[in-house]
Parts: sequence; structure tokens; C-alpha cells
Amino acid sequence: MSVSKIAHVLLLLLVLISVNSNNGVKATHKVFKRFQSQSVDRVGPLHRTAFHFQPPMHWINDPNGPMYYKGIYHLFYQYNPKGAVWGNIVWAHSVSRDLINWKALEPAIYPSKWFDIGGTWSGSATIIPGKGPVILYTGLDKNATQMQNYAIPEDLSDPYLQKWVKPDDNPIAAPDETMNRTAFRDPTTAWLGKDGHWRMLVGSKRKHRGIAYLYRSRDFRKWVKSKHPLHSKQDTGMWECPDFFPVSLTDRKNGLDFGYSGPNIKHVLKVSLDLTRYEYYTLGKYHTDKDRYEPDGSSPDGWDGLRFDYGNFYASKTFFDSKTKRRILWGWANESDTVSDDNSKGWAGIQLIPRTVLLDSSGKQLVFWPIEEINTLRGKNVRIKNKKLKSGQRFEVRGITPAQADVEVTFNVGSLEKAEPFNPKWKNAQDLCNMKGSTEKGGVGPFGLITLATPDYEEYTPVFFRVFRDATAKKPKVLMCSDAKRSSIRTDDGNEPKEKMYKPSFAGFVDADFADGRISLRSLIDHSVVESFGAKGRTVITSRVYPERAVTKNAHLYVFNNGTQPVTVESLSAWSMKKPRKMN
Ligand code: DQQ
Repeated sequence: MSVSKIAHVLLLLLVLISVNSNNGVKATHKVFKRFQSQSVDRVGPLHRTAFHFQPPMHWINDPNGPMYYKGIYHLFYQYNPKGAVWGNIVWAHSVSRDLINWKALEPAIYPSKWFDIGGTWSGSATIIPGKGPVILYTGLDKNATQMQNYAIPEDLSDPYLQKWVKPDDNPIAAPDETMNRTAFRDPTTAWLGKDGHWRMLVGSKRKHRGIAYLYRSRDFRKWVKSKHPLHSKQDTGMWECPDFFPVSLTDRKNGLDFGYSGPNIKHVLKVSLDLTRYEYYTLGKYHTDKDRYEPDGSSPDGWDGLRFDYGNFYASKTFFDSKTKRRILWGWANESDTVSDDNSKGWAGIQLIPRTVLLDSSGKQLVFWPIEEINTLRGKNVRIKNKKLKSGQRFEVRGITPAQADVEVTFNVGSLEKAEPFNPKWKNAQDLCNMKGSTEKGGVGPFGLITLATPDYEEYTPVFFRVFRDATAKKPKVLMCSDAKRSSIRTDDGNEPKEKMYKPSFAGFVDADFADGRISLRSLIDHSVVESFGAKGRTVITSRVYPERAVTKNAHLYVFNNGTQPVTVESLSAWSMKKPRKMN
């Protein structure tokens, strides 16, 4: 091996080690044989969520084929009908009129033909104008070769589209000899080019290079791989669940459909990195003449890329809601406790609250916000105005159910003079959050919410900001953390000696200018999940947590300031959240 090759491999190893040590959301495809043979005999209710999407029992992972068709929202998802670990995967299917109240149907797609007998893995839905929806999904044959298939509704007059047919001319795309046959999956929603041809992407890798292969078709049946992939990036490993869509530079309210082309748009390419189980996206230009995508210089294309969510969030997928003209994001949050625990509680995995996706006014990142329909679940409300928090002070938010709540708060920090200097060596937000935590006094911050807490802080999950002065930039450097380190007193009791509950100090930097001294935070708290939106959705972090004492009526919610600089809670509104009903 040449010296440069050795240096390259070492660099890659270093990147992997550092990235892995900061993440490690649990792998999905690991097969836990011992647990696979066990079926669920009871469901542990303690940490089940109330208003998140979750089937009555068993394992779930990626959201698949979300779509809106003739008045109905459809959500399919990867589901193990037999147990609480990954395996036996089918496409479970639920429908809703409002994305909140759901009705579960029979699985839509399950292994039955030679081209999917080894597995029915992730994919997307496309609505063909004048014809109806088509699902593209990955099937595995008996040798575990991955290939792309299509399925169509058996009866288009059934409003719920319950039965799906897999025609015999499948597969529509199989790996050729230049491709990796076990790394070829997760087709995107297809889009129509100006030439009248459909396009879709399929995630893959060659050696360490992540790849989004592009396929074209005139009739949606015969698909041809284009000469070049849409995009690829060295040393990023397998790209799972790619997602590719346009966003408007000028329209701050509406999303754009997949095939939209016109002036004042950018494109987003998101990939889910199998190696580390986190995702990143770039903003860039889609050169439709060459069918190639080029990320903007300002969007890091690799491990340091921008993220939809800096926490427990994976295999996400967007769809265009033609009813309300929104682009809506679904993402899956795996459990963070041990596999034995998942098995004994009889369920694992939730879908997070769908989020709208828009381009930020800076044009340099996306912003996310829980869909407004979630507000229909808001119940009892408490409000607090203009409350000053001196250094080291906290107050409790009383009068709502803290384990099942929606909280919106706007802080005003006044001046940033006392902000600590930012050390340019601090490259990684999660390391920084882990190092400083929520109790080490800073100048401006840490301040924020303390969710799912016991009054003595034996257990607590703080979500907070810490503001630094950045000598090299005009703006302050703002760190946002959702720190699960002290979320549970449970000592790991998994049967496997190496199993440990995963309690990371998830964090991201926030592009907030504090021009008026203000920064906002919203957290959706639901028993074992805290989804937090900083600075109106510029940075989003999801944590899964498993308190032992801070549960149901014994959970508390606080607002705190551990910075030297006083902070004012300009306004706070918190709601108890209701459970959705079944769709009727
Ligand atoms: N999960 C699916 C795959 C996909 C992975 C299998 C991502 O299609 O690559 O359950 O979590």
C-alpha cells in the first residue's frame, strides 16, 4: 500500500472513530436471534408515548411511502409483526385524515414473490398524474440480493388503498456486475423531468463511497440506470434512504412538489449514513440538463454536514402534501435503552411528530416545525410572562402534565457581553455539550428547560442554550443541547454484559443572531421522548429517555438559568397534551 493510501485509510479510521464515539444510535439490521424467536406476551406501558405514532406492540423502524391521496394521508412503515427487535419486516399501513388520528390497516406489502421473499425493505410512494399512486420499494431475493420493485393498489376505488399488488414484471431495477448487490436500496419518490421521463434515486455504496444512483423511465416500468449517479461522496459509506426535493428561496410558506423546476429554488439531498446511524443533508443545485446535483460550497458534504435533527432520528422521508402545499418530514426514533429491555417491554421505535420543512431566510439551512395539526391535541394551558431568572435560579411550570406536554418559551438574554469566548478547537457540538453540561456556570447560559425531572434532580433531561463569543465571526456561537446523561437512574440490567442504555448529550450549533436578545425553544415531551426545536426550528434535537422516578404524575418541568448573566423568560406557554383518537 502506498504512503498516501495508508494516510487516507488512517484518516478514514479517525473520522469513523470520532463520529462513532459521538453518536451510535442503535443499529437496525443487527439480528438478535435469541430475541427473534420470542413473541411478545405483554406490553410495558411505562414509557409508551401518548401522542406519537406507535403501534400497540412490536418493533418499528423507517417511515415508508408517506403520501396524501384523495383526502387520506397514508403512512407505511417497517414493522416486525412478531416481536420487539428488527426482523421479519413488512410494510405496515395506517391512514388518517389529519396526520394525528390514525387507523391501522393490514400490512400492505410483505414477502411473497421471488423478488422480495428475503425482505420487503424501505421505499417511497409516487402519485402518477391521472393514474394514481405507485409504491417503489426494495425487495431481497432468497440470496439477499437487493432490487427495486413496484406495487400498485388493487382497487383504486377503495379510499384506504388497503390491498397492493406486485406485478410480475418486477424487479424494475436490479444491481449489475459493477454494483454492490447487498448495498442497493431505498428508492425515492420519483419525479418527472421536463423531457417527460421519470427519475428516481436508489441509495448505495462502492467501497467507502456513498452513492445515489439515478434511474430514468418513460413508462414507470422499464427503468435505465443513468451513466452518472446523481451524486456520490467518498468515505461516507452506505447511503440509506436518500431524499431529494426542491425548496423555494422566496416562498416562506409553501413547500414544492418533487418535480418542481423554476427560478428561485434550491435542492436538498439528504442521506442516512448506515455506518453511524445519523443523517446529513446538503443544499445545492440540481443541473437538470446533466441530471447531476452539486452541493453549495457552504454546505459541508460529509460527516460534518447539516442535520434535520441532531438527536435520535434516522431513515427520514419527506412528502409533498398537495392539500396544504406543505413539504412534511417523517422521521423514526429508535429506542435508546437495551435490547433486552425492548424485548421485555414488547415494543420498540416510534415515528416522530411530522414536521414542515422550509428553507431558512439565510438560504443556508432548512427550518423545521411540528405540523400545526398537533395543536389540536393541546389541552390545559398555563402562561407566564416576563419572569427574570438570576444566576442559578429556576422555577417550576405547574398546572399541566409535564410528562405529556407541549412547551413554547421565548428567552431574552439582554446583552451578550458576558458570553464566554469560543475556542475554535471545539469542533463538535456533542462533545462540547458533554463537557460543559447544564450545570457548569457560563457567562450567557446555560439556560433553558428541564424536562422529565424529579425535584431533587435525581433524574432530569435538560434542553438548553449556551452562548459564546466567536472572535472569528460577526455572530455569537450558540450551542443547543438535549442532554440525556442524567435522564434515568436505572443501572443497566440488560442480560447481555455489553448492553447499556444510551444516554448521549445530543447537541448542535444554532444559527441565531440574537439581534434583539431573543431566542426561542419549543419542546414536545411525551413520556420517553423529548423533541426540541431551537430558534424557531433552526436546530432540532430529539432524545429518547427512560426515567424511573420522573414518570407520569411524578415528572416535573422547570425553567432554569445557570449562566452569570440574568435571563428573562419573556413568554412561556405550556399545554397538557391529549391522546389522539382512532380515525373513524
Ligand atoms: N432500514 C430498512 C432498509 C434501510 C434501513 C430495512 C434504514 O431498507 O436501508 O428495515 O434504517
